Amino acid sequence: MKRQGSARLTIIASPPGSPDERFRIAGLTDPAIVVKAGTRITIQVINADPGAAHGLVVTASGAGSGWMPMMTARPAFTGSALWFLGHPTPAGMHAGTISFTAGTPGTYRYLCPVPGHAQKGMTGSFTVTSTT
Ligand SMILES: [Cu+2]
Repeated sequence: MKRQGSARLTIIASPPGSPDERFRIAGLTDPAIVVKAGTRITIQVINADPGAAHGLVVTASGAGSGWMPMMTARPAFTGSALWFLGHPTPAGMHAGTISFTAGTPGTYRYLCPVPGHAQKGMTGSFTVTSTT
């Protein structure tokens, strides 16, 4: 069996200075994420939005496009969901980490499951490529 790699990402939800309801990843807004099948992915999610709760779910490409994605979005991979991070307080920011293995090659997407956020733009594509 070929050993697959691992990848680490930090995703920041709506940091000050960027539009509301966006994800910031490596300085980019809602970038497309591309990984090889079998990659073990660790994502730290930080909610930097002083006014709202956020979350992160990697789900099927067509799921969760409605107002309430938490009703329809299912994690595409075991462990690929962090449903809720409260908004930052003077005590600090809310953060969490998810880990999952990118499975079947295909096109997925990541989104915020809080009602209305994905519709406002808190989403991006997540592509798993074949290793051959
Ligand atoms: Cu959100």
